[in-house]
Amino acid sequence: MAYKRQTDRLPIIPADAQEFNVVCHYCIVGCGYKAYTWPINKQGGPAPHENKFGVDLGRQQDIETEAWYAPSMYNIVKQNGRDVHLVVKPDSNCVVNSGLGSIRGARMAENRPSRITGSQQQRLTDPLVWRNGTWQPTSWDDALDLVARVTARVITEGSEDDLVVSMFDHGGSAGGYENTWGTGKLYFGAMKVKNARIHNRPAYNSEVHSSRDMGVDELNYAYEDYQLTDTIFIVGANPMETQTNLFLNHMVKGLQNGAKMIVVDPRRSITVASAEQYAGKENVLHLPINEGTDLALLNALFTYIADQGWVDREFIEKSTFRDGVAVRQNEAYPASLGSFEHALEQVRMSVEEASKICGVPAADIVKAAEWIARPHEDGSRRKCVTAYEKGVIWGNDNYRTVGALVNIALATGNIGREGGGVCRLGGHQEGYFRPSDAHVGRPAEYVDQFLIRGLGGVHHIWACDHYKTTLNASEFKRVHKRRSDMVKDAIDAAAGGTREQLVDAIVAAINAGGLFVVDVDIIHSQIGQNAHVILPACESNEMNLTSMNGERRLRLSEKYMDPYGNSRPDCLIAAGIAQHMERVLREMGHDAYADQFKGFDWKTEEDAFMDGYHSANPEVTYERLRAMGTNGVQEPVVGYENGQLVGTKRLYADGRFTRHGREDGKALFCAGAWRGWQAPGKAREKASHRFWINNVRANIFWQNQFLDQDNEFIQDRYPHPFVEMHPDDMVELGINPGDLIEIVNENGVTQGMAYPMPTLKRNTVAMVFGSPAGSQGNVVNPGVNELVLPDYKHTWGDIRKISDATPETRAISFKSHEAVL
Ligand SMILES: Nc1nc2c(c(=O)[nH]1)N[C@H]1C(S)=C(S)[C@@H](COP(=O)(O)OP(=O)(O)OC[C@H]3O[C@@H](n4cnc5c(=O)[nH]c(N)nc54)[C@H](O)[C@@H]3O)O[C@H]1N2
Ligand SMILES: Nc1nc2c(c(=O)[nH]1)N[C@H]1C(S)=C(S)[C@@H](COP(=O)(O)OP(=O)(O)OC[C@H]3O[C@@H](n4cnc5c(=O)[nH]c(N)nc54)[C@H](O)[C@@H]3O)O[C@H]1N2
Ligand code: SF4
Ligand SMILES: [Mo]
Repeated sequence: MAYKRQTDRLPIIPADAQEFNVVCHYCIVGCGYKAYTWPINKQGGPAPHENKFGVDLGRQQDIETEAWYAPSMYNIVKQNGRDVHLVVKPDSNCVVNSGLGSIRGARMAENRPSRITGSQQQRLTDPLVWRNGTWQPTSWDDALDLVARVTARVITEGSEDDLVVSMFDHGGSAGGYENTWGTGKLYFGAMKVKNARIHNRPAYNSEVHSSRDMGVDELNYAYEDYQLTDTIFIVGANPMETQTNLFLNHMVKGLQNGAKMIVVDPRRSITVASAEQYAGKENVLHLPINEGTDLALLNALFTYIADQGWVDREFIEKSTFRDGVAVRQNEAYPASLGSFEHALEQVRMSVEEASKICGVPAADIVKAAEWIARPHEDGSRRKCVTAYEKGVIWGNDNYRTVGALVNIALATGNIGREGGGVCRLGGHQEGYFRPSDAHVGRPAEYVDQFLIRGLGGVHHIWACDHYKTTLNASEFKRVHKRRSDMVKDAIDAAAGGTREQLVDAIVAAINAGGLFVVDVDIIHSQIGQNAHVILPACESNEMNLTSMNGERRLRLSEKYMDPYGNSRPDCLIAAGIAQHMERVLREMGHDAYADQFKGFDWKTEEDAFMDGYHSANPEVTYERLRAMGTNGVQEPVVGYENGQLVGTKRLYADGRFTRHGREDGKALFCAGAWRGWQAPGKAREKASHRFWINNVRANIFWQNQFLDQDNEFIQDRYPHPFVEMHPDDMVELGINPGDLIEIVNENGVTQGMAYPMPTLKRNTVAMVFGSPAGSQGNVVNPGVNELVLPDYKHTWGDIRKISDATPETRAISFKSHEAVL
């Protein structure tokens, strides 16, 4: 019997099983999968004509065979109201993953809700409304009517600024072009909501302002560039764990083709360990910099490369701005932007100075510069792909640091060319299509602080859980709970009254400082505990969903099962809210306002797609995308020829840079010098606590564990969030493996399970982020970088033991994470 899978034997996929294109909806990489479904009372057989693989299963298969699947790839789900067998397995014909799965994606099937196998019974089935002291299941009309009545009252008696919205801006589950359009059309079309924030940061803004201001979109390469390059330069990212099949199927192949890899990360990550295994230690350079000092390192690399003359003069002349300063530094631009020479003059930093600040030997900085830019012996240009993610995005001085990375790529002519690119590795897939957000302004409102200050009356939350994932979370939770409890109390007190009396009571509580909370999620989340209305969404593959991956590869991931219970696609929930708003506003006598909520008469997610994305990209339809299979097409789509959508392999292949909107098409350099800690309070916090609380992701978990928390495979391995510690620090503090510990500072407290990790630096820990059993965000201070970018990664605290290992934690393995690669 497969471990805890209640399966003894798995059925063979019959030859006539239905087949669907699937794109894994977890991470940015967007691996291709195939789903197979067939009736519950049938199964295939071993003869080639009896099974989907067309092979003789009576014989021993070779190790690389595709004719198998794992228990985690199987489930029994509902399709058109009937129970069907479901297998979701990696697609070997998809160029993204070439048949590889990951510990996350290969569990997509078992993470589907099933009444037959009992999986994911935490999924929401019906709208819930706070009534009679608890959440009562109800109909969509009842729930949406309450949402619309309270929202309409608050925004007509006050203004749209009193409606606060937290919403995904990504692809994958939630998000996708359908759902970003649904929510976008509601909040930025029908309304002009200014106090909005994105799922992962407390404002509605970019994660990479500077790259865009310099003219460079952050996803500009093709994944194959890793196989065509000389050097892979990774800064503040851990792709073996966080973009797993990009690492395994593209970066590793690059290493096997002879590329070198540089990894800038304060800790020795599994990416470093794994790259060394594939390429040998001599081809992997890990720069274990002091946390938060990337800007000094990058400016020194830029200076050294420029001084050696290892730059691409022709590219600089033709494709970049040549005339001094183009944009001056001010509140909206945390550094001036302009020519190569202007930037060099401003950011100049010697290798020795950088070595002192960053704590890495000067010789290693020089070696990195050589690997990045020293021309080959025959004088030809060296190719380098630069990749970065949350270690610098949620790091110190976001604007200048990302700008410094792009500087190096521009100076060496490594954008828009084979084997180049300077790209975010990414988080979720992307799928952004919304009306203009220009009304939000720059810098955008710091929405968490807005709520903490007691402002705003209604909070709509879409697919995020700030309880686990925001910064300054202790304070945020305290205030959010207090304000939403005021409304709960008012609802309880109005029990038995009419709808009008109920709405009056809620509005009175809001006017007294309360907050009415609507949560749209697939489960009853932690922030959902504060909600008065909970609206059940369905996920990707319970609906059709389009999104693009980290090389802008657009695919349609097909619906293969029914939404669970009465749950619905997010875009249709947004449409439902709009329709009820229109009706309620009309009843209230606001006809003109009501008219703004027209145009949501979508019946399906495809209608939302056609209304939104398709209107700007007329070549793209569901039918055409379906025909492009799991390989899809790389955006932007530029045509349709011979039955195929025609895409764009790399951006800026013509040497014209446009992301900043400048008509000259010239890229700008960023003149951002090193200036120490940028976000308020960081330097002080560092000085007053022993441990740096690094916070990281791990291969096994997806995000805030919303599905993992109901999956024994994951919970058995890590019943509490791991806090990796150096064994000598553990001995000093009397902590044993598996002991429960508390991390404390002036922002709050969080807890986790001590996990020895001998490769860590002393006085640093690495805690997994976003855990339901201990949120790292509790101890992150409210200080943000300019333009409201959180510095989650830099938090310091003290550690104390709260309990001996529990029977649960005593039973798990504490082998070094590096050893279990
Ligand atoms: N398995 C898994 N994969 C995921 C996710 C997941 O939850 N699980 N989430 C997805 C999402 S939404 C995102 S955004 C991405 C994030 O992907 P990554 O950015 O790769 O993930 P993190 O582990 O958050 O941070 C990366 C590294 O930053 C390092 N770091 C910390 N401080 C600094 C610093 O000052 N300088 C430098 N150079 N490095 C520093 C940490 O040690 C860590 O190894 O992952 C995506 N992929
Ligand atoms: N300390 C610290 N904090 C961080 C980070 C860090 O590195 N360190 N990283 C930040 C980053 S990069 C990210 S992306 C965020 C993640 O922060 P969140 O966005 O809060 O976390 P997720 O786990 O992505 O939340 C997904 C939520 O949406 C629900 N959901 C899933 N699918 C659907 C769907 O189809 N529809 C709807 N309506 N709901 C759905 C899930 O049940 C879950 O509650 O955390 C941020 N916070
Ligand atoms: S690497 Fe990312 S997209 Fe691919 S299977 Fe794993 S989680 Fe899914
Ligand atoms: Mo993210």
